[in-house]
Amino acid sequence: MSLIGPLYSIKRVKKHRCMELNGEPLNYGETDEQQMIRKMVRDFAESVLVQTIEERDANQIPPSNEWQAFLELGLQGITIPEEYGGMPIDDVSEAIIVEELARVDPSFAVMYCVHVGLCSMTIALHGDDEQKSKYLPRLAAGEVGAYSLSEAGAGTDAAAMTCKAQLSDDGTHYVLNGEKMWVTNGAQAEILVLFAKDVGHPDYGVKKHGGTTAFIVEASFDGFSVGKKEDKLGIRSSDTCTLVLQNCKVPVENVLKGSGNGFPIAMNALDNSRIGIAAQALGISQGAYEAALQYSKEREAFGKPIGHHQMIMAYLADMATRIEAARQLVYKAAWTKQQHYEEDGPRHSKEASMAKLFAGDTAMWVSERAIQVLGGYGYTKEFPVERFFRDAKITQIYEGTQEVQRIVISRAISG
Ligand code: COS
Repeated sequence: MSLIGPLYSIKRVKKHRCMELNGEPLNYGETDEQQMIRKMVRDFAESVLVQTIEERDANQIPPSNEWQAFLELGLQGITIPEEYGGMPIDDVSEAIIVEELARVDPSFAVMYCVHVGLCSMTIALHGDDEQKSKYLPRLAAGEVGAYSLSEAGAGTDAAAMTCKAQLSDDGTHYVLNGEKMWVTNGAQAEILVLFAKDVGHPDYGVKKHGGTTAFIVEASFDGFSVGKKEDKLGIRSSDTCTLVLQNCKVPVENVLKGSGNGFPIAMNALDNSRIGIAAQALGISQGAYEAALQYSKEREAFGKPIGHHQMIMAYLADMATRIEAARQLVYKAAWTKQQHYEEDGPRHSKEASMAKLFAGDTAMWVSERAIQVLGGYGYTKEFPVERFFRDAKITQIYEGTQEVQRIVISRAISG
C-alpha cells in the first residue's frame, strides 16, 4: 500500500475558499486539497489503525508501530515551517486530519494532536532561532512530542503548580524538581514542553502564576523519568503517565521566551489545542453515528429495519444535526485561529472554547444514543460504539474541563 503518493500533490494551502458576510466566513465547501487530505487520512485510518485498535484498547498499548506507518504520510510536521523540515497546511485541514483519525481511533488522534499542537506549534511560535533549529527538524522527522502542564494538585487551576526550577550557581542550567501528571505521550515522547516555576524570579510567590517558565525538556536529560502509567476508562491506547523530575538538569538555552513568561505560553498553547480536541470529539461523534446508522439499516424488528421505526429515525436525525453543528463550530474555530496568526486577527480563545464545549458534549450525547440504537449489542465489545462512548468522556475533561471552557467564553463575551 502506498500512502506517500498523494502527498506530493499537497500544496501549501494557506487559506481555504470561503465567502464572507460582515467579516464572518461562510464556508460551505472543502477545497480540493482538503478533500484529498481527508481521503488520505481516512484511507490510513481504515486500513492501518482499524486493524489494531481493539487490541490496543483492551491492553493499553500505545500506537508506536502505527505512528511509524503514519510518518509515511508526512503529516507530522504540519505546524512546523518548511525551513525546519515541516510541511505547513491550513488550520481547517489540521482539524480534518484529527477528525478523520478520531473517527476510527481517538487514541491515535490525541497522540497526533499533542505532537503537532501542544508541542511542535508551541516551539514554532515561541522558540528562538536556535531552539527551532535544534528541535523542530527532529519533531518534523517523527520524534514524538509532548506537553506537560498539569500536576496532582494543579489541573484546572494551572497556576497552582508546584514543580520548581532553580538556576544553577554558574547560570548554565536550571535544576527541576517535582512531579507532573496526566501527560499524554509522556512515556513515548523524546521532546517535551514542560512548565515549572522559577523560584528565583521576582514574581515567584508574589503573583499566583509568578515565575511560571516554559522549558524544552528532552526525555534523555539527567533526572527525568517516567512514573506511573494511568489505567483509564477510555482512550486506552493513548499513553498517559506521570513524569518525575529529580534534580533534572535543563540548559538555560532551553527556556522558551525567558524566565517567568510561561503562563501565557501555556494558555496560548491550550487555545490552539482545544480546537484539536474539539476535532477529536467531532470524529468520535461521526464514528459512533456511522456505526449506528449502519446497524439501523441491517437490524430488523417488527418486520422492518429498525431505521424505519420513527423513534430510531428521530435519534439518527438528531445525531446528524448535532454533529453538523459541531463541525461548523470546529472549522470556524480553526479558521479563526489561522486569521489570528496570519492576519494578526483577534485571539481565538472564545471560538476554541465554544468548539471544544459543544463538540465534547456532542460526542458524549451521540455515542450514548448510538449505544441505544444498537441496544444490547451496543453494550458489548462486538461493536465500536461502547469504545466511542468510553473515549468520548475525556473530551469533556482534558485540555480544560467544560467548566473551564465556560469561564473562558464568559470572560470573552463580557469583555
Ligand atoms: N493566551 C495568552 N495569555 C493568556 C491567556 C491566553 N488564552 N489566558 C490568560 N493569559 C494570561 C493573562 O493575560 C495573564 O497574564 P498577566 O500575568 O500578564 O496578566 C495570565 O495569563 C494569567 O491569566 P488569568 O489571570 O486569566 O489566569 P487564571 O489563573 O485565572 O486562569 C483559567 C484562568 C482557569 C482559564 C486557566 O487556568 C485555565 O485555562 N485552566 C485550565 C488549564 C487546562 O486546560 N489544563 C489542562 C491542560 S492539558 S495538560
